[in-house]
Amino acid sequence: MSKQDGRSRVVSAADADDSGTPILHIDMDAFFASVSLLDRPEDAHRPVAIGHRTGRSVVSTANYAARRYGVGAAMPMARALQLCPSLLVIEPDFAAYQHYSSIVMNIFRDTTPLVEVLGIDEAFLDVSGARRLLGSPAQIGQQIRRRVRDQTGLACTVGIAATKFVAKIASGKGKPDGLLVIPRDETVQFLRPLPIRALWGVGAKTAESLERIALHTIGDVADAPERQLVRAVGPAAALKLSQLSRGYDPRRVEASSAAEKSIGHEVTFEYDVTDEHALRRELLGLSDRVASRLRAADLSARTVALKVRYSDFSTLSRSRTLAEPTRVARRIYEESVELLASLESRGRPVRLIGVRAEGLQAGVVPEAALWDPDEEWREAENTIDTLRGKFGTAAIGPASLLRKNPRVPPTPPDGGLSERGPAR
Ligand code: TTP
Ligand code: MG
Repeated sequence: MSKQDGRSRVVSAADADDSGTPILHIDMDAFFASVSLLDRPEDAHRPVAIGHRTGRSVVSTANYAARRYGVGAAMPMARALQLCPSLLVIEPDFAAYQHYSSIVMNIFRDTTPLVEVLGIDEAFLDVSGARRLLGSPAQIGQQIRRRVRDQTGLACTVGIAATKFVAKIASGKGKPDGLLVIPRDETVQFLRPLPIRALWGVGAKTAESLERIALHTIGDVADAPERQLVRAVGPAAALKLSQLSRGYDPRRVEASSAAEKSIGHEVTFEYDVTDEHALRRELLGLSDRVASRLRAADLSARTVALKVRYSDFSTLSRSRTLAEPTRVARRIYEESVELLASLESRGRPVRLIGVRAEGLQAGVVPEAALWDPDEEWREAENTIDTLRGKFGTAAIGPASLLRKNPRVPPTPPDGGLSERGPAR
């Protein structure tokens, strides 16, 4: 695992020079694990992994206590339990993660409109324009950390640099619960000793090509003759890598409300599923999660896509474009049920099923349409959002989407459905 376990954390001195460093990269610490621990503080010191205890599960993330045992994201849960037998495994709660993500993103947007969301728990901010009102980049970074802590109880790390690339590396080095400024003048010096893998866009294949010609660090790449780089990775990549290695990164922070091109969730079953009802139940939970993420990001989707992988690993995808864009779980669910029927594969054992919203656009549409097929459902789901905000996501499960009157939370809580492992 290349992920930090916190032992080599670096943070900035209070007087670090942040005059030429308007770019912030902010990333939540052990995000899923930290959110899941909010309502069980007595377990916060224990090694914790998010995932399922069962056979095919992998770790979504681990808290820093677990990382010290070598446990990390994408590791099979069985392996994680071998490394750390006392590991506390907590089932994921995606609606909660989405809920906290939107609070945090709103704190960022309060600071500057120039927020580029990279994922559920990270974003770039360009604070050039906020300096006069809010202070220097490092002061702004500390304010954001404090606000995130006060409003959510969660910790994040802020990397501050002249460019996106360097800010992102800085936040990684500052983890957990830190802030690291790389002064503009120290950028190259900071980059040189880092491994080539830290360069943006260098994956396993490119790394291999570079290592073959004995380039191991970013400094090696910066010093390499252009012709040698071009021969190793081709002209386009050579130019990009040579620029990055010298601290030059022309990319701006691009605020876009539809930064995510699609939003999807899928589930791999513990046992292959043939029962149509079980598949539908799963589709309902997945549609609920997709829709609540759409609403949290203030997006609507024009297209709904379904993916089904069968027990023999053959995979089918089908999508359908709607008459009007939606952010309503019930609509997404209905469409995905029809897509499932269109596969004409009833009775065939299913290993994985997924729902994805595509063709995203900002806001609720159609504001002025003549016909709004989702009106009632939309109102009901807005109520669900409000209730979940108040009572927590576990209080209202997706089954309540099918009720006539979702204002009454179902009892027992959770409505008996979640994305948890096997469809029972
Ligand atoms: P990350 O920010 O990569 O990880 P993290 O927040 O858990 O830890 P760190 O302190 O190192 O930033 O990812 C954010 C969340 O995305 C993470 O909490 C869980 C989820 N995730 C997965 O579900 N699977 C994965 O393989 C990874 C990398 C992340
Ligand atoms: Mg994170």
